[in-house]
Amino acid sequence: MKQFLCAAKRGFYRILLSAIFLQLGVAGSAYAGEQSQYLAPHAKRAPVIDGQSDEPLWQQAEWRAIDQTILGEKTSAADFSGRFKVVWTAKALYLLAEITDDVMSDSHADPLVHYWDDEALEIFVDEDASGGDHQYTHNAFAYHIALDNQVVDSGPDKKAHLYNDHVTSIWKRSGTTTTWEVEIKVFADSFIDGDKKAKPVKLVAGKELGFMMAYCDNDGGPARENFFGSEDIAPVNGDRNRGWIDASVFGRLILKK
Ligand SMILES: [Ca+2]
Ligand SMILES: [Ca+2]
Ligand SMILES: [Ca+2]
Ligand SMILES: [Ca+2]
Repeated sequence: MKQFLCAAKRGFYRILLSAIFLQLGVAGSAYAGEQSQYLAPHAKRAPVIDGQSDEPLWQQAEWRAIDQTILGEKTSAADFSGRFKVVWTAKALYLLAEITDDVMSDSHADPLVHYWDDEALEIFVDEDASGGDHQYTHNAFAYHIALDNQVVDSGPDKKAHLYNDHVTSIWKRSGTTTTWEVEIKVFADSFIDGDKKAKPVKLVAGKELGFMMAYCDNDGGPARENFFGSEDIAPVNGDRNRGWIDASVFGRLILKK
């Protein structure tokens, strides 16, 4: 009888463990691609957001490439090439991006209309690195920064909203290269549109966020010709443009001391 009970107990635990691993397996297999790791050094002082990268703190961070073609044909370095780096303080992430682009174009004057079809620097942030759907939630943000520095993403009401108080940026152009300097306040998934009292999350060393960069390249037409990104996104039914829907395709940003 005792032996039977022990065997029954073992069987029960085996089933329980299998159920747990099955759950983990299902969660782990949701995204088949590999995620990059981005390291952000700590900055004692925030940079001045003026489109000039002359602060010594920018030297601390490493450049990362925006070199994946997400939409459109492969193209020349003169048509598009881009790279970025990130540092942080307790108050915000700071991003420096260098974009080479032959034509800068803003076809839709209204920042809320076809904002992904105009020239835009796009920053994806998932505060708790949870991954998962964020198409019409704030589980993660896909901030589209237009040439007029207005910041747009879709909200839970499925409409486009301005998030100008989350992201502040200035860009300067020299030849065909644009230098963007950006401050990104990080908001948790509990953020509610229109809440003027919402506070950004205080950042600490060791924190990991879901993160990636992209660029919508419009060269004068009604729509973007290309969409480039920093992550090698695994396609779903041939579609690599998953970042605006699924935060699981983001890389990991690690805040270093
Ligand atoms: Ca600066
Ligand atoms: Ca171009
Ligand atoms: Ca999240
Ligand atoms: Ca362009």
